[in-house]
Amino acid sequence: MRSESKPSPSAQERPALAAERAKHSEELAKVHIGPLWEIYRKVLTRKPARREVPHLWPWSLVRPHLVRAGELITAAEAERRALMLLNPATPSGFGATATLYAAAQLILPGESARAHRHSPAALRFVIEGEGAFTCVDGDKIVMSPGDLILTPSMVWHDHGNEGANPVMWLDGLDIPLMDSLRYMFLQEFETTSQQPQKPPRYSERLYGRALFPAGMGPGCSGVASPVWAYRSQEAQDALECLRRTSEPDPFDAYMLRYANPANGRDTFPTMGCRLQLIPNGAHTSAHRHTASTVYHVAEGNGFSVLDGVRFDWRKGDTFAVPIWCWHEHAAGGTDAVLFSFTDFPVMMQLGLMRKETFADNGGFQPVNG
Ligand code: 1HN
Repeated sequence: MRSESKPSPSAQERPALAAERAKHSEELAKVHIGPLWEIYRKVLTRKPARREVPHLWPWSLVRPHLVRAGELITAAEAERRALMLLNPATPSGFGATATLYAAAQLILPGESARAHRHSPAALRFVIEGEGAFTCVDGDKIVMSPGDLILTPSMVWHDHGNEGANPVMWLDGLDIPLMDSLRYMFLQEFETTSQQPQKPPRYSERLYGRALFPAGMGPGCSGVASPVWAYRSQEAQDALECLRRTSEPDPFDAYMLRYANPANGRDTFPTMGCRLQLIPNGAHTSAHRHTASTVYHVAEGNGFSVLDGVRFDWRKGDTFAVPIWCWHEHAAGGTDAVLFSFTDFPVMMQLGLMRKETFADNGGFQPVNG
């Protein structure tokens, strides 16, 4: 039962009370105490009051700036020559979304990016160029366009380019999430580069097939995938098999999840990776959820409608879909392949996953921008 007590006089009704309250708040602030009622409604919003907005970074814009960065700074000076894709609504942060960092990194022939390890987990999706490698805990992994390379939390890694051409890739890290947890550790390796200690590509050869060391029982694994490279050709091949043997998902068309083969979970506890095929002419239905995602166009052309705004995209473009943002995708002219990384596993493991489908208008958002 609601109590029928008399409502207290509002501050508007009693100017003297308003002044006393303001004075009280000032006194509290001096001693690091705050009145909840002043921020309650600002914090406890009825739906996510995110600041981040959906945004697309065209490769035709990013690439020339990255090439220019190659003229202005060496990989050695920069540590990592990367251009961060910053969400326009939170430019002082370093995220494309509230939890995910995305950047384009360039390494020129003959360069190396020194070895270190840190608490944020990282992934690379190669955009262009052959002959670069990432050495992950002594495993020298040569990278080609479309390959996904993982460097889990606190695992040593350095990069090099032994080819004849510049190599560019998309970096994905969970830095904004780690930063919000204040969980930041960085350690430099004693030398610039690791000496490869393991048979080349050992993580793929030992864990990336349907064969495991017998000591690894079912479901056993660390928190990150023991496989550190997922090859473009294998992923494309699996995607084609999926297309030929199943019906498209209404929201994702044909989507693969890069899995940790030891336990079936995502690549990292903080970031999952996906590869999806949108067939030529297909247009997915709109939905939204509490996971945020960064998409990268691996192949083809098309557009996505994000919170009612149409974003046209082509190969090499990257776009951010923040939390609780309506999204739908369409491919035009050719099939499109979208790589993405997402904080989906965070939301799942914390029991925070919420989804909503766009019911009106046949599942398509009205486009107003
Ligand atoms: C890092 O170590 C790399 O290893 C790329 O290539 C981007 C952003 C912040 C912190 C560490 C890399 C990074 C990073």
